[in-house]
Amino acid sequence: MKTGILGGTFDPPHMGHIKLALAAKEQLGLDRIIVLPAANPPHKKSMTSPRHRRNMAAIAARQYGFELCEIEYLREKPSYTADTIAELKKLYKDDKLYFIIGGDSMLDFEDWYKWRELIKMCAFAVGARTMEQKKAVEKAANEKRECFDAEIYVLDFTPDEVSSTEIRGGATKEAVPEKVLEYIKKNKLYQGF
Ligand code: DND
Repeated sequence: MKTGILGGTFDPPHMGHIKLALAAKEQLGLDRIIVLPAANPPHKKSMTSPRHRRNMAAIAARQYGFELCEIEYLREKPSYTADTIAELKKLYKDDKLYFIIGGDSMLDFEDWYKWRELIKMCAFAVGARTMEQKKAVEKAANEKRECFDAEIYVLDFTPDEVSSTEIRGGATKEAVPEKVLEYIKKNKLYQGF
């Protein structure tokens, strides 16, 4: 089975994430998408509690027919992707894993924990977050392919230029899946909702 994994802070999840995952599913012929919320993302100080971010990720996953994986949510230590992929390879040992990331993640990949090992542990599906980012993403992917024999697929899609930061500021509410929007309102998570 070909399994795509969409890791994220999801503060909140939005249509940019969904569009990225759906493009990977369609273009790489993935059998399923697993959404992986991080309780303690190593690179971020997140505003919203892990529980709310996990719940929003679960709601978005359900709405789009994705699965939810809680291993990073339940881990108290920082959620390093290299540790997670090692664990997922044991859990899903018959699957081929594709870690799905946006262009910004590809461009700062060399700051990630054990990135040289991680790049060889699974395939990567990358979607640029803006049209302007596409060239830089292609270049970074080519370098990783040449130097590390990495398996990286750059997705061909028109990005939805939305971001969680923008949404938390109260703009572009329509970029949040409907059921997630209801959850945000009910729990008064962000201003302007
Ligand atoms: P983010 O905090 O960027 O998640 O984390 C993405 C994944 O990278 C998580 O699984 C992290 O644990 C992992 N990570 C990051 C840094 C260091 C390490 C691991 C490490 O191990 O050292 P967001 O919720 O902000 O976004 C989720 C994904 O969706 C990201 O890859 C982001 O680039 C992408 N994205 C978009 N892609 C296309 N169009 C848009 C997007 N908005 C976000 N509009």
